[in-house]
Amino acid sequence: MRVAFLGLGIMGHSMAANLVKAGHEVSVWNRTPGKDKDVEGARTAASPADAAQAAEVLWMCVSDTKAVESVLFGPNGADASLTSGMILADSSTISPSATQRFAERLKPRGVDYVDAPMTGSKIAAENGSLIFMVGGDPAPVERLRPLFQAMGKQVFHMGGTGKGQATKLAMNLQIAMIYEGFAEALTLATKLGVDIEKLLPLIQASMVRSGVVDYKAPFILKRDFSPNFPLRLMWKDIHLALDAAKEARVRLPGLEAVEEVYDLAAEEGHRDLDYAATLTLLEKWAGIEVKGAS
Ligand code: NA7
Repeated sequence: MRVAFLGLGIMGHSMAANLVKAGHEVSVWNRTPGKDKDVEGARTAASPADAAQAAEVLWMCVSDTKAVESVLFGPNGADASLTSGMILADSSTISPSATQRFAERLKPRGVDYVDAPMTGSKIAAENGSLIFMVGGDPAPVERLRPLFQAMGKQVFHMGGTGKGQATKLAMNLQIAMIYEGFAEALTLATKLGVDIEKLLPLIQASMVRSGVVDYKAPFILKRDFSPNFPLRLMWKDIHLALDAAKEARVRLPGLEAVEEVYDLAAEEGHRDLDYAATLTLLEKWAGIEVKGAS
């Protein structure tokens, strides 16, 4: 298929590369150009509108709601090149209600909108094993299947437009809270003199075990807080979940408490580290020597 891919960050670059590898004809665009933003085998476009020229599918993977609005409807936005029959897919994590507004704006022009955020982090993007949670009409979702297969291993079709984003917020809410529980447990245990290297296998042998711990523990043992999923993006998702909860009149007191931790970690200058670096804030408060988060 002819695919335009907008946004070549930690996730988008590997996703676009996997589309090329699977034999699709890909044009790519990134706001900040540079050699590291080229994708071998893809055409580098000068603007979103240029990338979208003659594409059958426009795929986005940018930071947030404003970024999606800008690449679609801003200066030189893809909007100018969208034609009837095209499918727009968005793997950014953004507001479910804004997603519905974007889709409604494009529907009269015959453009289908599929929200397709994913779970799986940087490594899964690299090896094509992302899991997508998708919102949109069944026909365009079906047409996107070869592209999902090139970038991921599973697709969960959650319902109409916006349901992919709503699901993603419910997923990341859990990751943030599970990690917070894990980080608080490590902090208390360390302060009480328990050896973390002995604690980790116990956690994973018990009913407390989790995929979050599987993924994060090796990085914590190495004190490696380089970004697989930057704290600023998890912070954004927490805000999105709290906003969506407010719109839906749902109370999320646990997530509100976690939000405060992220506010303070961001103030400490940890925005661009992995969200695992929230641990170092707890350690600092506990008077434990903090390693690896400068
Ligand atoms: P990154 O690595 O922070 O990449 C973000 C990308 O979004 C990057 O290409 C940015 O371009 C682009 N971006 C950010 N703001 C804008 C605006 N205003 N206009 C156009 N492009 C923009 O994030 P990830 O790849 O880890 O994650 C991407 C999404 O997936 C995000 O929603 C996650 O929550 C899930 P830049 O290079 O800065 O010019």
